[in-house]
This record gives sequence, C-alpha cells and structure tokens, in this order.
Amino acid sequence: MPQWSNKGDFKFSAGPWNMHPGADPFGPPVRPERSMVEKFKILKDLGFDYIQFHDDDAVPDEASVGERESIAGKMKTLLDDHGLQAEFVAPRLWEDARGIDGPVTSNDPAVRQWAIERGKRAVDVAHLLGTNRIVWWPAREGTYIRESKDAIASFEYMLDWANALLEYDPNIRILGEMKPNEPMDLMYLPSTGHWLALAYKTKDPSRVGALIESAHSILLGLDPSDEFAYAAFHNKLWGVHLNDQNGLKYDQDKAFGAVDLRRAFNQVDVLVRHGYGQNGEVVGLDVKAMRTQPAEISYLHLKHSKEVFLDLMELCHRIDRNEWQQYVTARDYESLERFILRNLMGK
Ligand SMILES: [Mn+2]
Repeated sequence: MPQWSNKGDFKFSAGPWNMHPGADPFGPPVRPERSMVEKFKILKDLGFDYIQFHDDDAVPDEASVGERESIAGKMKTLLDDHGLQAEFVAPRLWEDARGIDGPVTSNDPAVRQWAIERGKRAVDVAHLLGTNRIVWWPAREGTYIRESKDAIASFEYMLDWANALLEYDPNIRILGEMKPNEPMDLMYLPSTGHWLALAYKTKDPSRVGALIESAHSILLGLDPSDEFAYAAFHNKLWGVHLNDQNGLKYDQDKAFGAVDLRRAFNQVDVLVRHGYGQNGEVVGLDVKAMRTQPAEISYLHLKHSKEVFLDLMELCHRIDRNEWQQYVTARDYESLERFILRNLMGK
C-alpha cells in the first residue's frame, strides 16, 4: 500500500509570471503589471507558501556580480516579510538573444559556455534566495530546421550543461521540466522519460529529478497522471506544474481542472497516494489568467486552481476505495467508469 498524505499536507507555489498583463503573440498587454510586493501579498492571502522564480525575476541579468548579493538579499527579505519561501530558480536562457539557436545546444562553443555561466549564476541566485532547486526548461534546445544541428552532439551538450551545474555546487538539485514543442518545432528531450534517461548518465543522478507540467504531458498525447507516476516510481517526482490544456494546441496553462476534471482527479490521486510533499515537494500551479479578465480579478485563476486541487484531494480521501476495488476485481470497468463520473459529479 502506498504511503498516504495527510489532509492539508500540501504546500502550494506559483510564479510571478502567473499574474501577468495579458500580452500574447497577437496583442499587447491589456492590464497593468503588478509589483512583486503586490503579487507576494496576493499569493500569501490565497494560502500559497512558495514562489517560483526565473533567475532574472530575482536579479536582473545586467546586475554585476557585486550587485547580485544585495539585490537577491532584498528579494529574500521581501519573501521573509511575507512568510514566503523560494521554491526554485530557473535560468531564463531562452529570453537572451545569445540563446537564439538554443544556448546549450548552440553550434557556437562561446554561446554554450555562456549558457553554463548563466546556469551557474542561477545557482548563486538560488542560494541567495534560500533554495537548492534549479529548474531547467530547455526551451530552445531543439530546432526549427532539423539539419541545422547534430542531434547526438546536442545530447552531449545537454549532458555537459547539467554536469557543469552539478560540479559547480555539491548541494544543487536539477529538476528538468520537459516539453515537446513551443517555442521550438521539435525539442531534443521532449518527455520526462527522455530526460530521466539523460539524468542517469549525469555525474550525480541522485541530484537530478523531474518537474512535470500537466499541459506538457497533454501536448505529448500522454496522461499527466501516468507521467507523474513514472517519475514517482523513480523517486524523481520533485515538482509539478498543474494546469490544464484543451488538446494539441499552443501551451495554454488553463486553470487546473478547467478542461478535464477527471484527468485532474487522476493527477491529484497519484500525488495523494504517492505521498507527494512529504519530502518537501511543492504543488506548483502554472496557470494563466484569461486575457479577457480585468486587472482586479486577474488572480482568480490561481485561487480557483488551488480550490479545485483541494476539492479533488478531499474526494481522494472520501471516495469509496472498497467499491472502487470491487469493480477492479470484477473487471467491471463500465461500472468503475460510472462510479468515477458519479463521484466527480458529487452524486
Ligand atoms: Mn505551460
């Protein structure tokens, strides 16, 4: 029998980018940007305990090495003042013009070296914010034109990058967040499975794990709960980005459970039954407000996603596991399906 979480065990996180002015590739911002202080206050009021950071959310890229400590120190104080903690720091390698060809897998060795330095900088920022988790979303490590790079060399470069960070700091842990596409046409490590295979080739596999976003699994045509379970089987489910996704489109980051409540239930059920959170893992919500929403209510997607999670967690504890098991034993899957739907409808 798997270890069970207690009710209320879960800690929640979100990133500053989850409250955003609503710009998209086809239109400008529609709401004013909130200050970091305002975002922290909203998240704390909503019962979030952790903040997810890109390295430059905490320390601007142009800050000198000397300035880094004091700028990050101020952010740490701001977190402390709000009773919040940093969950992780993710180097925003994809935003820099130098990374146009995929910084880690660039054909230019100088760019690859810059990617390693930027990764080390993120490690420094993580320390200053009080976390040892680095999230790597290899956003541009793929191609638009397959012939433009050597794939085998690219896998080597990705391994080199991870190893460089592991060597740089003996306490740092790397959480790979894989995604099959967008902004790139095709990515080199599209799935959690690809990433875990690479993780076992690193210098210290015990410090390399996964963060899985629901939408990324759905874009692969996979069920997120199975992806969570696979990483958990390896003891490498160290982070999740819960959200929802309406099929094979762009990465939508819809409110958790908004498209497929049953799929959301199965994700929560895996987390509950696996005892997720008992080793400090955080339930990350990576959701976006609809662009149509006015500023005053453009935080409700976070509130509602957390509420849906907690409602589903409550259902996981309340659902009649004996009845569930009877259908499994009898191989009466039609009735099992009806039983799940009946529970989801609160009947
Ligand atoms: Mn996403």
